[in-house]
Amino acid sequence: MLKSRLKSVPLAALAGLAALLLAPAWALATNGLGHALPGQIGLQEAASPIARELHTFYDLTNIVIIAIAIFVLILMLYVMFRFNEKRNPTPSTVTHHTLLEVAWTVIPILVLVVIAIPSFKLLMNQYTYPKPDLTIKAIGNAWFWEHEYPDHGNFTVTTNMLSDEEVAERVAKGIPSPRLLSVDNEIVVPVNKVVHVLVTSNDVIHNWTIPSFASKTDAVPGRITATWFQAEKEGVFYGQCSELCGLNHAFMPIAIRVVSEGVFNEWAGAMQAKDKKKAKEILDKVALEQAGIKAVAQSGAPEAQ
Ligand SMILES: [Cu+2]
Repeated sequence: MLKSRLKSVPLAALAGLAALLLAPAWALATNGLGHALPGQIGLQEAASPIARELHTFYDLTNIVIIAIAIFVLILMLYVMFRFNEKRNPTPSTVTHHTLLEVAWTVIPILVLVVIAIPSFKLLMNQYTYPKPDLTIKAIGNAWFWEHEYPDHGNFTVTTNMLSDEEVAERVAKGIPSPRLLSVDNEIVVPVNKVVHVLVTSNDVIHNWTIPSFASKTDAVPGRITATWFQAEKEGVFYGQCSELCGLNHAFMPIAIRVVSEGVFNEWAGAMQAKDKKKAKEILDKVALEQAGIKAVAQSGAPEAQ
């Protein structure tokens, strides 16, 4: 009687714990396209093939970690219950058990192999650079970013974070602008194209990253590091300098606006012609469209879709 009751306890505990631990992570994993949300658990929504692969790997390792934690917890509870002084007054004197020792060596090795295979595959894919459709050079400065477009006449986009007042102004216009992430000049790339990012720094070590693309690399003075991404969705994707670089480290965000190829060419043409006003108009219009509001060219007033 006691034995059968004991058997069902670990099973129920396992199911309960699994539900408790996994449900919130998976339920919220789809939140926050392009940036994190308050209270979000899990990673930012994936918007590139590498990011999707990384999420699959993240889920796999989480399952392994949680399963091991639950297994060890159940073992400990069992030992505490079954082999305490009261229930087991004369302890066993066994010191070796060949089969058990082989098992607790071989099973962890197999678990590591199961983790290592997709891990090496992901690393290889991250560092295998497909032929680029566009190359951007990102330069870290204390404390802002510059991005050069060598394929399009080498114009430069200088990015500074928006102040709270500027954020409020843009929000009033109907353009979603998260605080501490929104910038004055967004970097623009075409959707579904392979973009190489060459990264360097003018002063100290910074780090260029866009979590939704699973792109991240240090910006080291005197060196070029590289990363690449292929944005699969239109929209705006944010990152922040991820190497502690000094006073305003927290205030040098990166914002990438992913647009259709036509819009990109229009914008790049305006930037090449040094028509910053036109480039800004193109971006504001796209930002409104992507926010689900169509800018009415004639009246100039935004209209809900
Ligand atoms: Cu920095």
